[in-house]
Amino acid sequence: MTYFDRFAIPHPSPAIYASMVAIGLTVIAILFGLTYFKKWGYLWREWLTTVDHKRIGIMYLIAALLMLFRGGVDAIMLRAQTAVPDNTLLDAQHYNEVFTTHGVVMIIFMAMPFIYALMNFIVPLQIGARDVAFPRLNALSFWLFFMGAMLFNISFVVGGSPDAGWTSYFPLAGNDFSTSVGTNYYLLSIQIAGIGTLISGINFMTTIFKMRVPSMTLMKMPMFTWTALITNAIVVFAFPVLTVVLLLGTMDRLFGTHIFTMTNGGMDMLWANLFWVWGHPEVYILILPAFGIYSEIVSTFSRRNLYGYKSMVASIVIISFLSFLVWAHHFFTMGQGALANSIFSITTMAIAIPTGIKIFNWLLTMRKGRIEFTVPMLYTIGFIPIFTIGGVTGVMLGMASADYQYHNTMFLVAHFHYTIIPGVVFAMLAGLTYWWPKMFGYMLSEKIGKWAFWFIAIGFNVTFFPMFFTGLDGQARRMYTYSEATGYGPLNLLSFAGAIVLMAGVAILVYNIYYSTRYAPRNIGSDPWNARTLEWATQSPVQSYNFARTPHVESTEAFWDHKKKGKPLFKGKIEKIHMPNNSGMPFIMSSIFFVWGFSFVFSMWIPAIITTIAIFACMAHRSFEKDDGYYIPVEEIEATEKDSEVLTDETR
Ligand code: HEM
Ligand SMILES: [Cu+2]
Repeated sequence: MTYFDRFAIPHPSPAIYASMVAIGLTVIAILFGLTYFKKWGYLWREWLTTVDHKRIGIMYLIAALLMLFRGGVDAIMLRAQTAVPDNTLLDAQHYNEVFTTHGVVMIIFMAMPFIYALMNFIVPLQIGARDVAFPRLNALSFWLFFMGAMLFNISFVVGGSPDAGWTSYFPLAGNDFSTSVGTNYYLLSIQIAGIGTLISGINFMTTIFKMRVPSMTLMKMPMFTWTALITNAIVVFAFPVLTVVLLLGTMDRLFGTHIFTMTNGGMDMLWANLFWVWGHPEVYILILPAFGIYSEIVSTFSRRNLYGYKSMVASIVIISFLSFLVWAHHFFTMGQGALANSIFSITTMAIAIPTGIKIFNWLLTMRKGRIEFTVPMLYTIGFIPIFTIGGVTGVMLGMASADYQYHNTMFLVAHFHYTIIPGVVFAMLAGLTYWWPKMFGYMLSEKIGKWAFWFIAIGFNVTFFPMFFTGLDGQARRMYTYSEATGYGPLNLLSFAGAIVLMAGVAILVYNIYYSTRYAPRNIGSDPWNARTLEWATQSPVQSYNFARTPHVESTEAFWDHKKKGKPLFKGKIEKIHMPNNSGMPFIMSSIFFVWGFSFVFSMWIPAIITTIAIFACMAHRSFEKDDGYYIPVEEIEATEKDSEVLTDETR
């Protein structure tokens, strides 16, 4: 391959050219719009340089929704290709690339930022903090994630997408079998985003341990904050493994080492092991915040406190611990022997116990509650049976001997979509709808939201339920086509139809955002759901400094106590508030990381060296910078607090 061939467009198909034109036109339109409306300054001052956890949360949210679209397009292409036997819409190579990017985009670049969007926005508010512990690092986390995502997303037009699956098993992902630069993109873009996530993990753990209002002991933390704490603890332990395994993979591909090769002393199974030592905890990084969101919602809309708070806390702690002990269940069939398989079978099935406890706690919270069927509550109620199917099929897969039958079939695909979609996507949509008024000061339309819910819930089941059967019937995952004689045709067509319904549901959701932004009433007060935790004791949208005075907390539901039992929430005088300054450095440094990653993808060593030096220069600059932040004076706070319902009334 000559030097420039590597940059070539991998699939000279009309779809790729059309995408390129669309991307080009969109970029031009955005640049033109920003210039025409003179918004460059606003964009830079208010967003690109912000260190405010609320704005960073909103940027994560926008990124997550964009990636949901990208991953969704991939998904439709996959379902369309397999909708009928012997289809030729995509060829095998193209299909490989699409399922790879679908998986990576959805897990790393959609679910992760969605979780961090809500954690960023809500956690500091729930613990009564001014911001996260390290606001500027928080901005760096976001921009590293964002630049990683952008690097990954250009792969399909510059040089080719990765094609070895989201699990990227070596030696398949090695130079011998993956000849384009695609896997380089995989290794470097996830590396960049992953460093951002690791920084977030440290940041949020510190925040939750050190920044809570003094009266909030650990066992008075709202459940979402608990799950955020444990999730970030998993991040801190799991992500370094990812960093290392990606680095080793990069060395094999770019520098000719033999770590994961079949020859010269390499060990191909080492990749599978290390990947899943990160990968299985990762699925719990995805699911635990969702458990937190559902816990908040279920108690708000059942109008009672969460049943079994302590057992909830215990079960997430146990889950997080067990999540590190099950990784080998992903390759029972790859020859580690009966003893290892038995041990991992047992640890895997053990996870179902704490998970079951949580399910019963939610059900018992609803029992005797006065349930209100709002959109967030619909997602929660929908989640319970669907996720239970996901969990039960997980236990089926966890039986090593039975897994020889299910492994790498569509049954597995059905399993993990039955956990991840109700577990993560439903939860994020529930959380988004629930906290939307806190974020933006108006509510999403309940009526349109319910339509979206039903389309999504029905579409989801129609898409994925048939896969349990095609899987048991022997249809392998990741096969780009099948013959008519297999008989898989009708159920796959049904899946495709379901995917269309699911996509329509997402379109309705997007329409809801548009519609509500235009027409929803703005005078809804700061607590439209009659909720229970501290974030609702701020104004909507929230002031830059969050709380004018430090709240006083006596239980997990401080705001509810305040409303119902008249417990005073805010005491003392308003004092001046210290705030961090904005900074362009996280954005600039992450942009350099983008060029750094791109240089490595194409083995362009001179820019790689220059950008490496530049990254260290940025860090050195930060070390010598004198930046003490600034104070918001008391008069300004009093002026903004004047019309706040919660704060003016001291004794209510
Ligand atoms: C009771 C709980 C669960 C059990 C017992 C369980 C068990 C398993 C097992 C044994 C496999 C490997 C099967 C095979 O490759 O043949 C698997 C795969 C998978 N599970 Fe679960 N699981 C559970 C919950 C979850 C949750 C909560 C998530 C995500 C939020 C999840 C996501 C996945 C994913 C993504 C894969 C497939 C990865 C791949 O090969 O691409 N699982 N699960
Ligand atoms: Cu697993």
